[in-house]
Amino acid sequence: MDVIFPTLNEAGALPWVLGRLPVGYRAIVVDNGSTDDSAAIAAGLGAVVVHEPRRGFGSACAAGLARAEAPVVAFCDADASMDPAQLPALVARVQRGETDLALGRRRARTLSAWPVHARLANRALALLMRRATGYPLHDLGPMRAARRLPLQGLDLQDRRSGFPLEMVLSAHRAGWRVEESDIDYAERVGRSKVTGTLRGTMVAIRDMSTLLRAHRVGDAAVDSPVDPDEATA
Ligand SMILES: Nc1nc2c(ncn2[C@@H]2O[C@H](COP(=O)(O)OP(=O)(O)OP(=O)(O)O)[C@@H](O)[C@H]2O)c(=O)[nH]1
Ligand SMILES: [Mg+2]
Repeated sequence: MDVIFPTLNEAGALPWVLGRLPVGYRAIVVDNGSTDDSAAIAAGLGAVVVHEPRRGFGSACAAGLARAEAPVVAFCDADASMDPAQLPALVARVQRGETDLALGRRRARTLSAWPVHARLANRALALLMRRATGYPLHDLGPMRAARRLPLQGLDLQDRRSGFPLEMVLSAHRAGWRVEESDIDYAERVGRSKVTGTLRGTMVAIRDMSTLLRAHRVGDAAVDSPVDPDEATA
């Protein structure tokens, strides 16, 4: 089992995160240009370290996915907000063939684990995602598992915070079964970078809104029969 950890300056969190990896799981830590000791710490703890200098959450995830080799791959944040020990429950659903994409629905353990503005933004985007896909999902959380080859086949393009949403929208187009189950969400270790800051949340909302719009336009194109005159014009 390969687990991809997008990592930007998570030296303080990595020892706990990698220590929670279940037996038989291999960590692929994608160092996204960290200026701290993240890469060395990860390597010292036995992780495969991939260096991806192009910034962005999606950029790191894509680099990890390209490097993965196991039949089923999983994603998990490296900031200790989620527990890798909860991965096997998601992975098992994929391995048993019950679903094609297993998502972790974050359940905050404390109020401070999930700032209110981030929670509201996530809820609003999840509602739009439900409308766009019909999947009964409540979260766009980053912890997830899927078969590697079909996932690589989706050829995801987003290199920023829209990556998790693009995965769901592309899975929908490809006719995948997508399901979520609860995972714990705790306060991150280290300084907040995205949803803990208003600016990060705004960028995430913009990226995701663009994807949702494109998905709707794409659906319309599929639904409406092509005028043969226009098609040849
Ligand atoms: N923000 C950010 N995170 C990255 C990047 N590349 C990799 N990551 C990692 O992606 C994971 C998720 O990013 P976080 O910064 O935790 O984003 P978040 O959970 O939305 O917000 P906070 O936890 O409040 O910072 C972490 O493990 C980061 O270290 C990047 O370019 N930007
Ligand atoms: Mg986080």
